[in-house]
Amino acid sequence: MAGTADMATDEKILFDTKDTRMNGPFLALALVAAALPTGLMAAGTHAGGHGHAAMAIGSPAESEPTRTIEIRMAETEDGRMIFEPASLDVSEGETVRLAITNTGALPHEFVMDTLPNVEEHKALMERFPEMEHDDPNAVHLEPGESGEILWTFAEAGTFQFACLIPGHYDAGMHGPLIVN
Ligand SMILES: [Cu+2]
Repeated sequence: MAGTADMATDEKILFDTKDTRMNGPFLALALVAAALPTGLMAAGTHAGGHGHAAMAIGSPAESEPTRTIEIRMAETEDGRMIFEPASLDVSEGETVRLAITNTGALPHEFVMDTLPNVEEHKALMERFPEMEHDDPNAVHLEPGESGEILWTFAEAGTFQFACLIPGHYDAGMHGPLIVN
């Protein structure tokens, strides 16, 4: 009888130990995940403040804009989300005023970068939907709001502009930005 009781106790203890082992890593991951957004936001802001020259797509305007490109963001009746125009063309070294208006019913954002950077940022936004950022190459607009980015495009190449609010990219909110 006593042996049976001991076995039952041992089993219970083993079970508890296993549970603890299971919970440990998950808890640690949750804590890391909770701590990450702040760190990433800080890193993003820091890069925005100091990394202008390092961005392949260019830098905040280094001279007066020579033209304005009007860009509209909205949802469509058939459930897509769009930028108008659907693609952008600028010249190497050109300084442009990007005048962006959200005519939709949902918040949208405009961010432009290299394709790998956009994809990395998109994955982050999917993991941390509440993530906010203050990057010079992006603007977040509530419905009806307008904003602008004054930008000098540096190198020729194919870049991308997108809205990285989760689901919006896949609903259509991305397009090529060609620097000729
Ligand atoms: Cu959007």
